[in-house]
Amino acid sequence: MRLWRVVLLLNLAVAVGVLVGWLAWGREVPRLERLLQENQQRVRVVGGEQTWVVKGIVRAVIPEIQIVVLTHDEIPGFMPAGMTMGFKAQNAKILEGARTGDVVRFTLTGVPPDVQITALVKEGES
Ligand SMILES: [Cu+2]
Repeated sequence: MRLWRVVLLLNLAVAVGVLVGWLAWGREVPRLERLLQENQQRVRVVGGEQTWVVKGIVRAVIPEIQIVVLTHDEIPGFMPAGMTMGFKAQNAKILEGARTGDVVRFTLTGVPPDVQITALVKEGES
């Protein structure tokens, strides 16, 4: 093969490669912009104050620091069911009637992960 043909073929190959890359990235930009916009909207939704009413079982009450340890059902969008963990109550009065073993329905309010129990009602015993 003559040299000028080799040079021409190489130039052609580079030109095709650049064109394909340019077309691919040109299409990628609107897609990435749309993804960015979607995620920004999602952050706004997640970042707001939320309220859940959840069932749980009281495992311990520590009134001195306004903490109740609960095994709770699913908290949609925040936590899975079956976790046993401590929750801070908004005030001491909320925990006054709570005893270990109580089945309760509690209201959780706040901006995750900064949430507090704002109400707690006994529904039975486990
Ligand atoms: Cu949890």
